[in-house]
Amino acid sequence: MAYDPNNVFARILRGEIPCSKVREDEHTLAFHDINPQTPTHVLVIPKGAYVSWSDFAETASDAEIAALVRAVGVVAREQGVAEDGYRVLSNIGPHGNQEVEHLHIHVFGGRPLGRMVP
Ligand code: IU
Repeated sequence: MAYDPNNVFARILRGEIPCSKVREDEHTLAFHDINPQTPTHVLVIPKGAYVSWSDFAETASDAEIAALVRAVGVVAREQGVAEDGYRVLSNIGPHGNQEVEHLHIHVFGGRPLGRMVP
């Protein structure tokens, strides 16, 4: 899938749209979801132009991949959900119901999340 440079997360990364920032490093940005589904609901995104995990896995540098994985773990710890537990999820493509076509990882927590339905 082609990357649309005007998707909303690209615009957040360029500073054209505000976000409620949680943390940032050279390769990633984390911010509170605008429509939280759980008490903790943070989105972690790579700064690079990737739509899917396939794009990311095939074209991102090892440093970008490591940074994204680390950012998810750090966010969970810093948001205070690491001990009780949390859920990490990415929606990809039409079958995954991906709304924003810039790769993002949801970090849900802050209450029991129940059994995941596919
Ligand atoms: P997706 O289905 O995984 O693509 O969900 C996109 C998420 O991005 C969804 O939870 C939205 O509430 C969230 N979001 C946001 O945080 N800020 C925005 O400006 C927009 C969507 I548009």
